[in-house]
Amino acid sequence: EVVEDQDRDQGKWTLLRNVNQALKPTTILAGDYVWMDLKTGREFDVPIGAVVKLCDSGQIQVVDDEGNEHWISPQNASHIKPMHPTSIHGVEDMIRLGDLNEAGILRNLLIRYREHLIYTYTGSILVAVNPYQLLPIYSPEQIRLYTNKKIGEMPPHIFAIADNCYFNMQRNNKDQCCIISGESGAGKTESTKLILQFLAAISGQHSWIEQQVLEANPILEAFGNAKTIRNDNSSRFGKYIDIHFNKRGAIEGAKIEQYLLEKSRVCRQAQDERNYHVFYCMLRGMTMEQKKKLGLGKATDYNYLAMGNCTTCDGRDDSKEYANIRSAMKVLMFTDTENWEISKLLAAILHMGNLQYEARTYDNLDACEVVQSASLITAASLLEVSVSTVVDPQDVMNCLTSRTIITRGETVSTPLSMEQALDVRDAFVKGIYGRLFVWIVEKINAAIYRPPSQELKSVRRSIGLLDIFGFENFTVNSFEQLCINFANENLQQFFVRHVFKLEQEEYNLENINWQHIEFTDNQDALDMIAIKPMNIISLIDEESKFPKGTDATMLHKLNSQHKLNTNYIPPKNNYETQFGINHFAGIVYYETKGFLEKNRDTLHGDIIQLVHSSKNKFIKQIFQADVAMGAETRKRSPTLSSQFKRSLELLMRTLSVCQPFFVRCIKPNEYKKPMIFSPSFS
Ligand code: AOV
Ligand code: MG
Repeated sequence: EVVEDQDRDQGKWTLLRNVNQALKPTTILAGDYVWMDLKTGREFDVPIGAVVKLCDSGQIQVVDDEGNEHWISPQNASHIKPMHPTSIHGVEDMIRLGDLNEAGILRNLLIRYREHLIYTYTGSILVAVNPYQLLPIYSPEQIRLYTNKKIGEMPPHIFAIADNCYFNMQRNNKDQCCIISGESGAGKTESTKLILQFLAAISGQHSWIEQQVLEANPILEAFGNAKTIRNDNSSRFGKYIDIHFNKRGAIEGAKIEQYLLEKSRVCRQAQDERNYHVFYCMLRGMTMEQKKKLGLGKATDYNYLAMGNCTTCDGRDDSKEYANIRSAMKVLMFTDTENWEISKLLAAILHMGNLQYEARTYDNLDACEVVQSASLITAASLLEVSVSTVVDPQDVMNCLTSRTIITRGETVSTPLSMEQALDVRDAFVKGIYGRLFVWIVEKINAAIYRPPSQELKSVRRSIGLLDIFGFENFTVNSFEQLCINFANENLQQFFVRHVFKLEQEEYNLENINWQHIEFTDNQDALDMIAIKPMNIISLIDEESKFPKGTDATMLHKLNSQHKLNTNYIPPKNNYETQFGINHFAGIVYYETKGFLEKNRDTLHGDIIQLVHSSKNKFIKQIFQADVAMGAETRKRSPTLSSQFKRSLELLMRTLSVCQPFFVRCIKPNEYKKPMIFSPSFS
């Protein structure tokens, strides 16, 4: 039974029925297209397309999509099935596929990809396969061609989505949003930039504010993106850019919301990964004179930059990037002084990373000392920390190697072990970088954001673009990956709700006859991670607030609470420190070591005191809130995960009142290379 086209258009989702039946080999002719199910038994096993080459005495010879030849005997006739005509040359909208199943979708994307057709629709959802090469499809001419067109009037394109977003906003007088999802390296950030470029072009003013909105990106990427093994320009933070339009549809400003920068990268990078781009750019792009003032050398001189054994990145020109960053900062009204202050802090971070420690024992206590060195002196002078007018490295040293505790009104200074001292140093560095990043985003917003006046509020409309860090699964995954994957789990649920749940509810309301479609709902996983009582995030949080809580006691609680949940994978034995979560995009194992520390994210009082005593106005400014807080409030300040959860909730609320568009980015291979499409990958 074959569903008629007409039926197909009425109920988008009725198609998931398999309409194929096995054909006898006799009915097949040379030149026919078939599906071939090799039944390899591998994890990812879907039929692939093939064309019949020869039909001879019962045996047939086929050539599959990958160019391999197979002989199929009559006994194995069930391995091949005829291909629906729509799958032979592919379709622009996958809703039109006769064989609308996993194999059909994959082949459709594959044959289009081979012809450089990276965009395909599934209804109003745009699927974008990363081309890993610059295609000539983003010219001003293309922008013109896609302006004010209906979806489907032109071939699928990211510009068509942007165009629809814009004209929907105008026509319906309703805020819009674009939700761009996909795993790390799939092309979310590039898609976001293309949409922004299109919107700037068609809103048509070429105004200063438009320029500013566009130039925010190079700055954010310099400080918030880095090379990982998955992506040479991986976003290590999430962002939501809300672009504001006036009555006439011209851009009149924007506001950027940032989510949870991965601070640990400043101090630690895995093999073949880099720290944030800005450090390498600065070292390649500054003049000798500037570098001399900051005591800077080359990237390989710094522990914080050379740890991944990778200080350059193919295809990136760090010195040219530096020029771009500087000019973008000018556009966004960063003054020369501010720029220099930022450079000083970045340099101080690099010098701090080169501090040498020596273990000592005092009164049977493990202690340590910072070795006197040029790094120490330079770091102290850049941070301008001293009590006297003479810069005194001793102050930095003391608060990096000991800790002041107040018990019953008495102040006691206890030494830190070498391990503890290194942690304190890293926490300080992460504290500086994290606050610097937030300051930079605020600075950008100060230039591009105009709060609406009361009367303007009703006429201002907006388009929000969401570009977060994609789903990640590394060899070792930590707290950051849990947060990243939690955010992706949230987005997936938003997508599922819109595309399947709400759609089906609407059919019911309108009494449309439809067949229930199977879809994978990730609500259960999300419930376990962050929604239901005793969820994973809340247990981690609770343990973070216990003075005696450790990563081990936390894992123990997670196990006893969730071991029976099918989405939870407990450690195999008592020694293992990992647990697993069955995410919508696959199972990820999390290493719990360091979880609580990262979640607490506190700086001890001596460090805050040090900042307070600094003569460096800039560092004082970025730590302003901390200094103002006082020790007790600081201790009770919300944990990272609870802040993140809250900001995600707000984001979801914002998205839910907009009309959403979805772009699903797909990564065709894991080599970051063009023209390779591995169906078995991901
Ligand atoms: P992501 O944002 O999805 O990953 P990106 O947008 O950074 O991924 O894309 C990764 C790389 O793929 C880019 O640096 C480009 O080299 C290439 N690329 C992506 N889209 C295109 C395109 N349309 N045309 C040409 N090249 C493209 V992450 O941020 O890691 O989740 O956290
Ligand atoms: Mg990105």
